[in-house]
Amino acid sequence: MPIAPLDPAARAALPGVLPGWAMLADRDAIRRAFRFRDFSEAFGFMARVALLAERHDHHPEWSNVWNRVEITLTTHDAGGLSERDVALARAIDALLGEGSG
Ligand code: H2B
Repeated sequence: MPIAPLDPAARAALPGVLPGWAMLADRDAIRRAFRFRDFSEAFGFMARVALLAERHDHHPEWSNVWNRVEITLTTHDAGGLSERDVALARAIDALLGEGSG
């Protein structure tokens, strides 16, 4: 089902709302890199994000190399960013004790 793209005002507000996330230059998406103490912590974080993603019915593009996790968020059903990406990014930040989720 198509989803509305993120409107210009919400885009302009992104740096304030999601300071840890950056807009990508080559596609309509946001990305954040995370670093943990070791693989166990990184994978534990990914497990919690996976549960969040299911709850939101919104799923990340991500990669993991030992203690590092990179998450890219975009809405495939919108062909770019939507409020769903903002909501999931906020919830991920809240897992780390940042923001209100
Ligand atoms: N995740 C992301 N990132 N974008 C989507 O458009 C999307 C999703 N759509 N997760 C959802 C699942 C959709 O395919 C299901 C049917 O609701």
